[in-house]
Amino acid sequence: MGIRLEQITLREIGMPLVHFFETSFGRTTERRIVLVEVQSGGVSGWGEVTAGENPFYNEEWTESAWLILRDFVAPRVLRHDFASASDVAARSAHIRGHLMARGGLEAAVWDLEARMLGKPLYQHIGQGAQGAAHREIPCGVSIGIQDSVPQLLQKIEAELAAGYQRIKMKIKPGWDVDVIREVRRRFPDILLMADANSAYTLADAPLLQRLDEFNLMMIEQPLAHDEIIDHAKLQAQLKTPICLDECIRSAHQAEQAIAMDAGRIINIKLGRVGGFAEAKRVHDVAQSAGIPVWCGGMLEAGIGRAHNIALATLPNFTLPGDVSASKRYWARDIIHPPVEVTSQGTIAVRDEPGFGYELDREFLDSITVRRESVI
Ligand code: OSB
Ligand code: MG
Repeated sequence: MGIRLEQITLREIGMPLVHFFETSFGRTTERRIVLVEVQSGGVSGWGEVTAGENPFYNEEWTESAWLILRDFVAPRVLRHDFASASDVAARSAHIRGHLMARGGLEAAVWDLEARMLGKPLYQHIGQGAQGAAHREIPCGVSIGIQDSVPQLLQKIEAELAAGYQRIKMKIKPGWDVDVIREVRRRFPDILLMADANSAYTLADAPLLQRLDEFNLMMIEQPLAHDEIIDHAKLQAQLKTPICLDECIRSAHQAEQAIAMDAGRIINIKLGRVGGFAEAKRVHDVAQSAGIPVWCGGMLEAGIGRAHNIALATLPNFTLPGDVSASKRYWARDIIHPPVEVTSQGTIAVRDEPGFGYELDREFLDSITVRRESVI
């Protein structure tokens, strides 16, 4: 079919979270999100950049994403003839890093292509050898660091009552072993895991070994954001499987990490690996090696959430992920209907063309703080 982009519009929206979200690297109360609209032949595709407000999860943030897209990515992809969306990422591969910015645009082109074909996005990304396996996505929740243990226990209880299948809690030095012990005492049998967002070093191996007694499904990214070798050294000392997040930015790194047993589970985030084409490759590499994956989240608004749902339909997404209901984050989401979760803790995949939800344009315009088109 071929795709030639005629216009790219960047839009920054401001959205307060219904509850602060705290990780080992900081607390977020309000999101600043860059949306990307790509246009071709009267059809629009939409993507969401998953960078945070500060360069603390990785090197990217709202402002860097805007500039990278406007000044470096847009000029490369406008009026270029792409055979398909799967070729878009390579066109900005000369840019070092900034995968979330590049991935936001790449995902928009996949959405555009799906709409041009009149297909739902999940079918479009899954049309290869394997195709979509899941019409319902198993969901977990990620619960940030709270001000007190009772507050955490209360949150966990509410999420379990809502049906969520597994609980992920954020940890950091000083909010780890003792807190997890309390959670396990109160909820002995739930599927539980912990995410450290790179808050420890190998010198903390004795402390991390103490987590083995709590029967965690996994511990996510305990060590440095760019470190694979130390994770292999740590995994050799732990019974609990390590799940890699920050340090997997490509299928090649996934292959290397798996080969050295640096982790036994991979969290795939669309933005972190630069879009759908690479996310699919990470998925395939893990699947061939017998490593299960799940879909991570970055506090996305509705477009990013919908893209995550499409990604999580691929067959090796066998574990409950971090994609959850819109209302956990937003008083009002930018899509209609908002993402909803069943009492079984699943999200039903929708069959509308593209990412599957309607944009609430009136609301979107009301929260847009800047907009710029590149032609
Ligand atoms: O490490 O998975 C993470 C949020 C912001 C930055 C990093 C992470 C997270 C989450 C939230 O855990 C997942 C979600 O969107 O619900
Ligand atoms: Mg994580």
